[in-house]
Amino acid sequence: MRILSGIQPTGKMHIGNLLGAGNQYVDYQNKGDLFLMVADLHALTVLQNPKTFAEETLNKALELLAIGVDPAKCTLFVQSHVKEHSELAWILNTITPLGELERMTQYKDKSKKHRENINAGLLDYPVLMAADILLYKTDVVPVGQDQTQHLELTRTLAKKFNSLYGQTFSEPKTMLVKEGAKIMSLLEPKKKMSKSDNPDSYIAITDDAETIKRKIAKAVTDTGKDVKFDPAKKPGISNLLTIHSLFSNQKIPALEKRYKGKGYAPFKKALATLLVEKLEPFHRKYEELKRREVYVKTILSQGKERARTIAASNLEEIKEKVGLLPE
Ligand code: AQP
Repeated sequence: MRILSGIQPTGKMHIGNLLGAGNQYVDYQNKGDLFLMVADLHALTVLQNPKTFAEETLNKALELLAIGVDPAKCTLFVQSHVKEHSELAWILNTITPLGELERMTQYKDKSKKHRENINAGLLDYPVLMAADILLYKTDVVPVGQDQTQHLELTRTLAKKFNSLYGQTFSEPKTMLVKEGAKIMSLLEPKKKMSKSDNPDSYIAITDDAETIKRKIAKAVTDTGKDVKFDPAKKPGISNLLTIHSLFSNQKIPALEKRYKGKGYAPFKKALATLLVEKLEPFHRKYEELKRREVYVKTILSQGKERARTIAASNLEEIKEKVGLLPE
């Protein structure tokens, strides 16, 4: 089984990334051939600081290693190091209806958020993502819920390519976790938690104890004082209950029962303590890896070599099918 996923180097990895996708990476590296990339080309669709971007890209690899991604069990690489991604994206562009891209939720949301920079890359993002996936003839893509629409397009493009040029791609499956596929913002619990938002809206996996406690204390709760799971009426506390349940491995009804009639404060305090305890090993590993930059760069270089070998061979087959003149 071939598995592929990616994360953008657009800020600090947060508990939404971890619960929706990161834990799946760690799990899937034991189940099949996992390709995991730092999606730097995707991140360029929003203006990045060229002075710090390379460092942020390396940092994302550090965070992946800190949560337990094991380079001996998977191929960890940087998207822009494998030029075939962009090349396949161009070919797929030529079979992508513009209307399909214009209706993408992420495109609409990001165009609103970055009105000063509505660039063609923002619209084309899902095609590059389809290229990332199809380039490795991927079977399974573990992601958070926000990526499901892009995965549907990937399957549409795989089918279209196959029907135009002959059977080449299988249709990759979207793999979502049952709980935690969409962790919400701590400050605006009707919006998903995002790395590029206000840092107080997320808990980063590298946040220290004081920061975690402060952010949880500040997290928006709802009117009333019942610790009750009701995402429509109580989105704030429901989100915190989901986070608690996933980190503590306790069922939500059991948590509701434990904190019944006690108000929000003791629950929030317990959640902060839990997060400090569970994130501490990641924090420690991350700090240790920060001192081993050469080691991390070597991992990425080895990952690039392996990814390139497969990408180049698949792209050659694809180009031949499309009818491009061989070199
Ligand atoms: N809130 C979330 N809950 C569950 N899963 C999530 N993912 C992202 N947010 C949540 C999943 O994490 C993987 C990496 O996604 P990403 O790099 O696109 O992360 P992000 O936080 O969405 O990134 P940005 O840069 O902050 O983008 P914006 O602010 O535009 O959303 C993916 O599998 C994703 O589904």
